[in-house]
Amino acid sequence: EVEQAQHPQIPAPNEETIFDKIASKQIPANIVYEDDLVMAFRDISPQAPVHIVLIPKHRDGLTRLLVAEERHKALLGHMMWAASEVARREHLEAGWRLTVNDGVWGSQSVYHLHFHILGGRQMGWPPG
Ligand code: DGP
Repeated sequence: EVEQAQHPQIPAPNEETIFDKIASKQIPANIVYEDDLVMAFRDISPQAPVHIVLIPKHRDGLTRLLVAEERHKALLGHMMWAASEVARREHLEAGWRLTVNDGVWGSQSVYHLHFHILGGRQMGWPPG
């Protein structure tokens, strides 16, 4: 809540986002992987030939990675594994990038934790 006071653009932990609607299939998405815990779908505004967003189906307070708690550790581990599964399915052996945009300075726009899976081109470093 302290951080919300500092950054009013960060929504409250119980505020629904577009990703809740995608997870519950109220809004369609091009889903590339799904299991009980997570869903991966193609980004609406792709920044690379392959650009997939991976979310936990239930946000469970995870508006952003910064607020992760001890109880989220298994889910976070599962998300990392699911990212590797998506990368295999998308044939990203040549290389790829896993990104979390966290908070205002991280350019996060949707406050439901998500990983960006980017591939299909040479990535640059440092990121912008
Ligand atoms: P971030 O800036 O890290 O919060 O990224 C949010 C990403 O979500 C951004 O790359 C665009 C994507 N996105 C936002 N709304 C939708 C949507 O309705 N459908 C899909 N497929 N992607 C979305």
